[in-house]
Amino acid sequence: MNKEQLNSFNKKHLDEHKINLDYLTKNLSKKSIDLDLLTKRIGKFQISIPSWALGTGGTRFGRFPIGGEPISIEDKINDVGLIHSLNKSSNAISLHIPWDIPRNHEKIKSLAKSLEIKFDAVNSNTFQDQPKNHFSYKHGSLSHINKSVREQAINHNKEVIDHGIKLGSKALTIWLADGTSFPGQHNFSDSFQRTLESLHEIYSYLPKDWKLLIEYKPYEPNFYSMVIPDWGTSYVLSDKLGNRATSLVDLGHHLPNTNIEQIVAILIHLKKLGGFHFNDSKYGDDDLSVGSIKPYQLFLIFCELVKGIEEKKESNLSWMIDASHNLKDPLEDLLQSVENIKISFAKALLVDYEKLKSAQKENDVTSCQSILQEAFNLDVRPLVVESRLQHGGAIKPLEAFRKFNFREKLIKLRGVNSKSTGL
Ligand SMILES: [Mn+2]
Repeated sequence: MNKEQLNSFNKKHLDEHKINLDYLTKNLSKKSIDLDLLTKRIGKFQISIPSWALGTGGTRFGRFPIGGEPISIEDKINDVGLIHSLNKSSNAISLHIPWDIPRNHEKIKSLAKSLEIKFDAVNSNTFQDQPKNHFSYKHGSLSHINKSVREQAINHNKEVIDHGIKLGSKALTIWLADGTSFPGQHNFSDSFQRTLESLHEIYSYLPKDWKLLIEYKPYEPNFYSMVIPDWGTSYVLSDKLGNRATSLVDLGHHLPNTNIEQIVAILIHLKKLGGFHFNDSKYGDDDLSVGSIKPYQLFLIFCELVKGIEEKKESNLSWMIDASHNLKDPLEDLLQSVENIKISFAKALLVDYEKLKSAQKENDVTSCQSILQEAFNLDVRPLVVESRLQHGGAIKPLEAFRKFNFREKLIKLRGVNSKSTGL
């Protein structure tokens, strides 16, 4: 992203932004809010981009590539660099092994550094068979009934940690597809025990300053049972492993109408929330753009996170988008998703938690609802824009992406048929 081009783009939108910011500032002036501090907090908040969300994902029925998709890790880092140069809110990439196997770690690290990009959690994959694998994961990995398969899966996780150490990652995310599709297929407690023992081995290999993030999911790809179906199971596993093991909440990994904000609050309370995968959904793990379906739920989740950060001093959380792109340009979708995350975060920062506490003490149900909705209904976008401007980003990242024809440029660079690694 050329700085002069960006400056002239911003200049065109500056007057409009100032009017909007002025209006919001006046609106909030009656409240005792330190807007400078708030803007700084919004600006500091960064959301990692997963390497697999930079290309089109498709569905199990078809995939419609968009062209110019990143092929190598370098391409992917460049794409995240582009997103970050526009929104100044995505300063990390989360790699997936073996879809992205680093060959020259130093070279990759220096490219990332030049774009102000860090390496967030590394992700292992034992849900697919790889050509070099001796054993198949068809019937499970860390929970497999055959010890040799479990060992292969454990070793894979250790290799992923090794890559992560060389790149400067500080966390390993494990999501298991292990489970069953038919009653009677497995013994539930034996599968659980084998999973725990495998995780123990991986955990003991984990560097002392690393976290292990255990992701859960109620169904898919297995449809009768999953070895780690819910936050309770993830919590029990992480509790048995030790302090550095935590739960990872993926918003799409819940049954419809689950109260995710309550899960978030309890996990923070138990000091077991380690990270987040943002997306949105209507029915299942739909992987839609963050905030596109249930923005109020996203806001309520952020209220718990803000309270957790403030009251429990919980700050070491991994924030990441986990989505798949079937219809939209992946980079446009990621820009939209990050924007919605930051808007929710900003709204949650504006909740009067002291007032809420008093209303809760009085059992004033009406006020409790109003206090939350007062913040939710504020248009905080000027604050998000201002925080981005202070860091040298674009006033309107999505419009800038289109105005400067980035997709066309990427197609020219990588070809119309370039296909990103992944599913
Ligand atoms: Mn996920």
